[in-house]
Amino acid sequence: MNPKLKYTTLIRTEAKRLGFLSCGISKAEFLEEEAPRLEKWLNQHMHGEMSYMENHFDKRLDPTKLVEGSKSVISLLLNYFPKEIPSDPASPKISKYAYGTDYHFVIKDRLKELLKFIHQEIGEVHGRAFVDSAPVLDKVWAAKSGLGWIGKHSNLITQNVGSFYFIAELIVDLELEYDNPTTDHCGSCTSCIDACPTQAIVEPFIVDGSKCISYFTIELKNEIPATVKGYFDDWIFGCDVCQDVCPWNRFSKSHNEPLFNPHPELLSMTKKDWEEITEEVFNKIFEKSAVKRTKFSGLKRNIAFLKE
Ligand code: B12
Ligand code: SF4
Ligand code: SF4
Repeated sequence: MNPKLKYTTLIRTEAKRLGFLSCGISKAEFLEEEAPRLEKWLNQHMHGEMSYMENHFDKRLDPTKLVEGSKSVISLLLNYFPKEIPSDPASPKISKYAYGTDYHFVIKDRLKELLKFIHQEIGEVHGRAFVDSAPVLDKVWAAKSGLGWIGKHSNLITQNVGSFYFIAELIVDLELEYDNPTTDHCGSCTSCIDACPTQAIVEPFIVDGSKCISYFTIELKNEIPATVKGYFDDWIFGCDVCQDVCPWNRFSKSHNEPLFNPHPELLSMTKKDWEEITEEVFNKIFEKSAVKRTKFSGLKRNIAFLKE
């Protein structure tokens, strides 16, 4: 077997064993088509106060500038679709991705294991692990590697498992066999655009980040503008509306990652429990969750914002 194929097969098999949903590989190169799109998005200030999006423009578009000598981008998906959602339909909502342990920790550990495996089985390979926070266009790489297509809500979707998964990557200086993109299956559907409570999907494939509930409830440090009062549809941390209405998410399958299971009390919290939440309860329920990012004061701000 040619070594490229052998290494590719080894990496894919190990990624599966580590619990990743799928693994796709692309040549590390400049993303020519994305450059004007990212530039336009930034020029239109669609990143709002997420100033980190303005940094490292060149590196964000070219992994060889981010990881010197890199040859391949190995994209990986990790499912977070939960078995159960909170039982009180009147209670404020948090996004499914934040129910359990913060995915940054869970995925980073898994990526390190995959990199260790590469070192053991293949040898001296220089590589770095990325999940979410680095200047990498996660969705674009995953789509390029055939793991799914970018839907009109701008998230990555697959026909067999929908879109409720995280994307991460290893960028390595090892040549591998590369995958091809898949086809787009949004067709004439516009459900996500129509359902978005704040009309943040300003045109197909383009989300104005500064209008998204996820931005207001997680990223925005200051006061939430009064202009969006009444439009939050009870979301207090993130928002799943554009994914919940997507017909492809009928095919979501629940994850089997114990670390993503919620604290049992989260599932039974009522509207009253949320309104009366104390810092002690917050620390207990969200001990390791991404919700900690807003801090107690941020979550209280978001809960208060729902009230008239
Ligand atoms: C900044 C950010 C946000 C911002 C801005 C959202 C956005 N769409 O950019 C905010 C805070 C709003 C946000 C919200 C959410 N996010 Co977010 N976010 C990111 C982050 C850090 C960067 C994304 C980015 O580069 N945006 C810049 C803009 C320019 O990129 P873009 O939206 O992809 O835009 C592209 C399209 O416009 C496209 N385009 C333009 N024209 C055309 C035409 C065609 C035909 C096509 C195909 C494409 C296309 O080109 C642009 C550049 O490639 C990534 C992690 C990462 N490092 O990639 C996570 C990430 C995208 N987020 C993620 C998630 C889960 C969410 C939420 C679902 C969380 C939640 N439940 O609240 C929401 C979903 C909102 C939505 N509909 O996008 C996941 C997505 C997983 C997936 N299945 O796709 C990521 C990949 C994190 C991760 N590692 O798993 N997020
Ligand atoms: S996450 Fe919510 S607010 Fe953001 S684009 Fe999707 S539906 Fe709109
Ligand atoms: S809701 Fe429809 S348009 Fe939006 S991403 Fe899903 S299939 Fe595509």
